Amino acid sequence: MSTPQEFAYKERPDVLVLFDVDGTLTPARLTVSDKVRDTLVKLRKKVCIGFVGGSDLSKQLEQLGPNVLNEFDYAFSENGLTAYRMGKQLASQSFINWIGEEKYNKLAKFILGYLANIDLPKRRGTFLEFRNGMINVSPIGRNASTEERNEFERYDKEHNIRAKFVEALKKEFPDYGLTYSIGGQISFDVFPTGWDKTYCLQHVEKDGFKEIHFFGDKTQVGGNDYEIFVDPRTIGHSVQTPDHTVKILNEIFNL
Ligand code: M1P
Repeated sequence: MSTPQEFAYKERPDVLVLFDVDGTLTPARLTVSDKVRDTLVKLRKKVCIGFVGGSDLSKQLEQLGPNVLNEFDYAFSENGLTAYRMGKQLASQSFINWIGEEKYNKLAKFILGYLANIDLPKRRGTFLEFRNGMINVSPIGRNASTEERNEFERYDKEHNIRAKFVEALKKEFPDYGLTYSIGGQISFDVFPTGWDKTYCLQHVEKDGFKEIHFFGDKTQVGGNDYEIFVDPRTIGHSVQTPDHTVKILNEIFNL
């Protein structure tokens, strides 16, 4: 397969480097640093670059900057259910079409009932977020501030609120074909099994990359980077912080 014309200016156009967002390019839910941004600018001259996050595009724009669709060759929101290549949107599926209104209604009713019945020190707003490729469920609510997020994360570590919630959902809907992923601090994602981050790889297939690197921080079993990290189509790199990502990029790509 020949290199697409648009990538021909790069030193190694047949190499793609994909990044998770939270914990890999930015601190959780916060914005990208100048150091990471400068590293990505240098990297993009050498290879193709893309990001793949669980969040929706509006949150990724807040974190990575308003011009992000032009600064990455590929942009994948909601694990690639919303996808852009060179700033142009690619065709994608939706969670609601896949599951259907009737089943979704049952699922949403159960979630809202469960949320109402758990004891929590604080509640904020947006407990069930409906996205294109998934739903996101947050016991404290997505409107929590950074401090409240950190508090909830600590509380959850002690009381396993999210893990217990996921177990209850698995028990209630054993035949729904859903995967539950605790990828961030205050919530978990619910999507059809197989619609994890490996979903985005189908969008890059046509470009015939010889090497696809993936950088993520939640690469352990159960983490939302696990499936793409161990996928035979990628070379996985496990990182602890955005600075760690920069360090490995400098080592591998001699930036
Ligand atoms: O990218 C990881 C996760 O980031 C957010 O999680 P939280 O708000 O719990 O920190 C969410 O956007 C979630 O969908 C995503 O998987």
